[in-house]
Amino acid sequence: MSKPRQPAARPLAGTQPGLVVAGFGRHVLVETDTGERLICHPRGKKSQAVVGDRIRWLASEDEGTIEKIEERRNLFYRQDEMRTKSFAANLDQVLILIAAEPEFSESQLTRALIAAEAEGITPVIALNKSDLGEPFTRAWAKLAPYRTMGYRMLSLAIKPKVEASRPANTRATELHELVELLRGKKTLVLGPSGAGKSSLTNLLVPDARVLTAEISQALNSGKHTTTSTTLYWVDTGDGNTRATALIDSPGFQEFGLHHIAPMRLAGYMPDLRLHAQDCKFYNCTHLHEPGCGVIAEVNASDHPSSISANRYRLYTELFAELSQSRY
Ligand SMILES: Nc1nc2c(ncn2[C@@H]2O[C@H](COP(=O)(O)OP(=O)(O)O)[C@@H](O)[C@H]2O)c(=O)[nH]1
Ligand SMILES: [Mg+2]
Ligand SMILES: [Zn+2]
Repeated sequence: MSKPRQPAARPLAGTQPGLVVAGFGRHVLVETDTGERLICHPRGKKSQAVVGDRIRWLASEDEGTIEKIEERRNLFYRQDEMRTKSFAANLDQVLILIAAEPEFSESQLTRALIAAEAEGITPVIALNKSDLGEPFTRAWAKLAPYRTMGYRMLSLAIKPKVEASRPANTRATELHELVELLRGKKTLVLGPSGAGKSSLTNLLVPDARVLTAEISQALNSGKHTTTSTTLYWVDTGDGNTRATALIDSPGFQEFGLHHIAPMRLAGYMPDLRLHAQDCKFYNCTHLHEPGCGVIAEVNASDHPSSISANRYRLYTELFAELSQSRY
């Protein structure tokens, strides 16, 4: 399987520009430059537009057809043996939202980080539910290796249950940092169920519920399926109402990396990448070779290893998984 293909060029007379703001199956909701929204259908089988795509569309009765997908800056997607699932295109960053509870999976976190690195999209890790005391402290400590390897990390209390137990302005300071990080960018929010994704959208996009209801109503004409990914404009308070976007997407589970060659994995893991420079063989797999810089660091006895045992184990498991699926 290869990366989703861009469609062939078509005559563009009479078409108008638009931005894909929601996707449901093969159909999408397109926002025009003047802010109107309409449902558009793909023309032909190959052209699959995703949220974040800039397109040219042609009116047909009350809906439209997608005539062209403009070239993408990037496409964030996952892939397993069966299929490719595109999340969104033309992203500035991916916000990986996890929480003190339910406990997050380091494997899922690592997979999402690798997918972002592979597309050159900046990942940010946010740990929600900082009001939860002990579980939060534990989760924050579990993330220490990710801070060390250079990822931007935020703590958040999006919808705290026990606000009284914390200094009054902590939550405001945390949220301010988040809003500053989002300002002027298109950010895909990814995270497991229960992490607080809906709470975040509702906090930053007060009319999100109305928008979501409108979208499902527009689709409930019987011919469309449920919304999978949605782009929301965030008002960051500077009057520029269509500059900052949050993209909400399901599908953090079973994050397949089938599209990544095993030999490239270490290059997408900053902690391993740093030591892979010291390997004796240029085609080192970092699994068993003599003179391997990664293995030397994992086994370091004269200093605390900068590659955690968990990360190295995830690397070997992923390497095996990605090797198995190609012969
Ligand atoms: N204690 C605490 N609970 C939160 C916080 N943010 C969200 N929650 C709760 O976590 C649960 C899951 O939130 P939701 O936004 O539905 O998560 P989603 O599945 O990622 O969309 C809800 O019960 C929220 O009220 C927080 O900062 N602290
Ligand atoms: Mg939700
Ligand atoms: Zn090596």
